[in-house]
Amino acid sequence: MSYENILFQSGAGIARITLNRPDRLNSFTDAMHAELRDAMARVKGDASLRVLLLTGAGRGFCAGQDLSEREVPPGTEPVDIGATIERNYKPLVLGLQALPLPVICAVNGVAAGAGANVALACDIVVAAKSATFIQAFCRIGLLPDAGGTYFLPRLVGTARAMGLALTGDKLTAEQAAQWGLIWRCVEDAELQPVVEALLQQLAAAPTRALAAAKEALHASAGNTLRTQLDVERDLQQALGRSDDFREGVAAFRAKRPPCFSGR
Ligand code: T3D
Repeated sequence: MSYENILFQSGAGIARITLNRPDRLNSFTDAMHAELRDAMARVKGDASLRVLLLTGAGRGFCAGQDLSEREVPPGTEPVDIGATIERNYKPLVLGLQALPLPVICAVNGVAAGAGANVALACDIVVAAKSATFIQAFCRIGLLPDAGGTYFLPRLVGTARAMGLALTGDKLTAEQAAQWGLIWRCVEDAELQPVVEALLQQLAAAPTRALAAAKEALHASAGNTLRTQLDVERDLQQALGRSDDFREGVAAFRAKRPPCFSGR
């Protein structure tokens, strides 16, 4: 499949997806979702990949659903947005969470509506200081989707989640980092080098261990402590048999840096 709405690159263990409709602040269309599904399938199917970057082209990260696809002229039937969520947003959010490698989101500018929540579905979010997060849904008569009602209270607590969802107010990247909504806020000029260093670090990391940590952390939301201890035991048991664990211990014992293969 050739891409017109995203850019996709991969190499040296790193996959990079750039939302690429800058004149529309990279808002999601049906066509962009189809390309994202294709790119995600390529990432999932390529065992050489060890980290994924998601970012946006131009001055914005993503302004959510392209509203030009949602206009309802008088006398016409509204779009069934339950169906588009099922077809587009649900697979994207679940796909990001299920990928067995870390997903870094570099929020280069405004992240609004589903754009904000797709960012929150990623594993590590680094935002430029000028970026903002806007739960814009209430401004157009909708509720936060793309996982917003799941991620927000878990990340920042119910009081702040409610405030964000019910006002649609802009949250600065600095405030988002202070609240624990995202991992880091950096100066605009630092976004690219900081993210690049993180990508290099994670591309050389023990990928299976990172994937297991991601899986366990996601599972914990619905688990008791007892169940979570079982999850940790089972995942750790498998990691105990991995090449990277063997290498990690050998490198520690030999007082040398480890060379992880991701296996
Ligand atoms: O429908 C379903 O399937 C259900 C799922 C829904 C998920 C959702 O995401 S619903 C929420 C949709 N998003 C929004 O409501 C946000 C709309 N955008 C804005 O509120 C503002 O654009 C921003 C606050 C994000 C940024 O403001 P600003 O002033 O920096 O930029 P701007 O001038 O508003 O936008 C620049 C251009 O992008 C502009 O086009 P123009 O005038 O230069 O020709 C604007 O119309 C366009 N644009 C921005 N967001 C969207 C968009 N075009 C289409 N859809 C957008 N969402």
